[in-house]
Amino acid sequence: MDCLFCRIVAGEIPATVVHETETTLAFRDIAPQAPTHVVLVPKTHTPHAVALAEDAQLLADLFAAAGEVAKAEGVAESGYRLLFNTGADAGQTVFHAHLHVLGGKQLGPLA
Ligand code: D5M
Repeated sequence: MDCLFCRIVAGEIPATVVHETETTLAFRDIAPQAPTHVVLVPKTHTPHAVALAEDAQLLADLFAAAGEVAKAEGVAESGYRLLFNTGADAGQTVFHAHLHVLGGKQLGPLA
């Protein structure tokens, strides 16, 4: 298995897990860009965000989990950013779909 996030899901690489459901795992980003920076992944390997369209339930699970993470992190009321980098030009470095949850400060404009 050469996918980093599959290895985290499998427990082969340690991560600080903050939320888990049957289909999703959320853990702290190793290089946080904001006071709250959590990465949410589907447990099944999916190369990028748009490929999630093939499984509407999984997509819904991911967004529901993002809402739970935002509440638990205390940013649900103040606001937070949900972000998928998709492809190399967007800065995607891990090719297993992942939803960034960023918050805890006033975030700057995109790009
Ligand atoms: O986001 C990939 C993100 O994954 C990036 O913000 C760093 C994070 N990352 C990389 N390795 C780890 C480990 N081992 N634990 C936690 N977080 C990690 P992208 O949108 O692909 O640039």
